[in-house]
Amino acid sequence: MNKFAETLYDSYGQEFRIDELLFESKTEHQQLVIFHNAAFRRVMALDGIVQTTEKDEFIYHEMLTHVPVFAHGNPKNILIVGGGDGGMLREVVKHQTITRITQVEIDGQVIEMCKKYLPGHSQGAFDDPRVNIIIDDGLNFVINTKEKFDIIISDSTDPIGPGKAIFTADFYSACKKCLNQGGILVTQNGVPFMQIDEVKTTAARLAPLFKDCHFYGASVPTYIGGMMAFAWAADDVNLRHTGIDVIRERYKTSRIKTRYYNPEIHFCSFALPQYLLEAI
Ligand code: AG3
Repeated sequence: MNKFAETLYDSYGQEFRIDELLFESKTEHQQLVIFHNAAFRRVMALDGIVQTTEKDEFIYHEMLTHVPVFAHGNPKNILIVGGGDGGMLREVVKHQTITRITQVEIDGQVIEMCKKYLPGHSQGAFDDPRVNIIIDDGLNFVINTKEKFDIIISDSTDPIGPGKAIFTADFYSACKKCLNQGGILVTQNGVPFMQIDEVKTTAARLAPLFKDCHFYGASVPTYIGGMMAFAWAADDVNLRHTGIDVIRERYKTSRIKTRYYNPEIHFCSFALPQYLLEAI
């Protein structure tokens, strides 16, 4: 195999030249492939679908972390569901005000192989003393935990294979149960231009549970088909409308470095195209 052809869509797709195959194996849960491509550098795919690349991962990980963190204002306890590559964890640990981070990943082998072959994703974040890693099914964890979080970030695959469980109404209602007052749930929700049913289904499942349900977006080149949608669910309707001056002040005080996120991007990412507003 010297080409990787993504299998997400039947009649449309992207293809990468494999310049070096670094790892390929079936884990207990899925098929994991990591290879090098001259344009995107290291690429990781699960069950034939690109999950992350060294070149464009910062867009996705920054947007799923800093938008809820700065909108919340003072989150202390964070839960990441999925995210085995460690990119989300790297962004979350940047916030010195966060005191505890729990990450629940179903597939321990993804963590191990990404630490080895994608070290730029985690950059040592797995060893941060605030971090607690649990190998478990995300749905199972949120149903059973007694802990409460300020922000829950669902960094999942598409709702195919092991990822399916964390797009269910059961998952969303268990998340609601373990969010503190003022809490926010954000989730990876696919590329709506190609996967409109994903946003429709999520919107219908979140709406009965949270007072404020919306989506925000960013274009990530290797999630082909246009902008990716991130679901936003909170009971405090004001959080999504936090003024730009407040976000600017919080961003400045945090002194974190970003490559995609900034307060203007934060604000604009909630502006959605009409076809999407009409679908949700
Ligand atoms: N998880 C999101 C992959 C989405 C692929 N789907 C798509 N292109 N529609 C990424 C995990 C990175 N931590």
